[in-house]
Amino acid sequence: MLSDQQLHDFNQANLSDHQFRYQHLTELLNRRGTDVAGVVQKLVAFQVAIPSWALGTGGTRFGRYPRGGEPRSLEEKIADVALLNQLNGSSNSISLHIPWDIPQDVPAVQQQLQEVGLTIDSMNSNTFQDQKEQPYSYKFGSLSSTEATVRQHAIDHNIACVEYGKQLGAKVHTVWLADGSNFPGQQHLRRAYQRTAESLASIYEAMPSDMTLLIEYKPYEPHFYSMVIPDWGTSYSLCQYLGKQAQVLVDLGHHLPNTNIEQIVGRLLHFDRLGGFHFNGSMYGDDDLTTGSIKPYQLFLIFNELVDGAQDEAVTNPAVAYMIDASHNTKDPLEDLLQSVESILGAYAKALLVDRAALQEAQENNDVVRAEEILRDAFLTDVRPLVQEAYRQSGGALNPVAAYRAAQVREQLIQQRGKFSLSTGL
Ligand code: LRH
Ligand code: MN
Ligand code: MN
Repeated sequence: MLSDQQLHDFNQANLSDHQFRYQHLTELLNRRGTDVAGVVQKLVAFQVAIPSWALGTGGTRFGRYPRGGEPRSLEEKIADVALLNQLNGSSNSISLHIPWDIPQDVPAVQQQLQEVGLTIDSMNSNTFQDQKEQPYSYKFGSLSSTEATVRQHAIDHNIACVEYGKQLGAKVHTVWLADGSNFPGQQHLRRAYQRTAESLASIYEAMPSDMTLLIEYKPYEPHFYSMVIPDWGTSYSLCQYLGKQAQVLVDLGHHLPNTNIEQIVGRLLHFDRLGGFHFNGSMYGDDDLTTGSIKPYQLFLIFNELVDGAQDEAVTNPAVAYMIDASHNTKDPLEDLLQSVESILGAYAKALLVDRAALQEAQENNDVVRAEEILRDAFLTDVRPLVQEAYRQSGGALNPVAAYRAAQVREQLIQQRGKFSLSTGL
């Protein structure tokens, strides 16, 4: 953690520049009738969960190059997220993956969370790896397995995650399945779906009434011929089968190239089935890169759908869980997460600037150029002063990455935890 004095000194040194830029942008936006204070307020309120598995290096199947100081326990992971939240005021919860993050002492975890002002947003099950001495293998699938004992083992694991979630106050349980096949004919496609639906129903029944089941889809990897839940349509149909507490999770990297993700978001909002996001950046597939690093316009267009939905009384979709799902081998993971959150806030801020009444008018009149220019105008606005002001108002650093570096956080973590510490994850 940084001391209050360190944070204060850092902000003091950058305050006059920030005020100058913020003032300038406020005047400009006021001329267009934007409620700048209202936008900043929304940014202050916006929170995105940090995945425990992104706090260390990882992200490739080929090798890890630890940077040093990685969290060695759940307690250290919570401490890292608390640090991020101290710097940006926008990361007040953590997503856990079981068994990577099995809590050894639940009351102690609860107490730590309370002390640092964090919550657990979601529990994630893992039936994509066999654990040491696991009696049944997921080699040929988990919830979709042809073997009832394997399916039951995977169901029991998910129910155990739900139980941990109940104890830790998580309101979301996320299922991503690596089930699928590599060769035509390997798997009976309809029966695999049917078995999965039935297995999910057993998990759904074990959930308390205030928990949401998020069903994540992915078109390929680890299997390259078929995945049992490859697309949002399949996730959606499973939600329809299960009930109101099941929702679709959109991981930005889980789409084939050039998929119109914002349209999927709009559709799911329309059907009240948008449950959450795994934000990341992607060039080719499930790259898990820094959010907004490759396709910032797409990220903005996704937020444009979300803001439009939030302002439309006809949309009754329940609250959406915003989470990051990332992994890095070459960046300091904490710096990456700060960058990701900043991109998300920036995309949100830009979406809030869109003149919705003018856009609707242009759309109704089929004025293609005007409609596009309204979006481009918002997207091309440099909103960094708004994001910085949100950081400042929530007690964070005006520039979180720079403050992190100035305070030499990584160096301190290496001293405390060692040069070769490895955190659990992919
Ligand atoms: C699968 C996935 C899923 C897992 C995480 C580690 O690619 O996106 O969300 O839980 O990665
Ligand atoms: Mn994901
Ligand atoms: Mn993924």
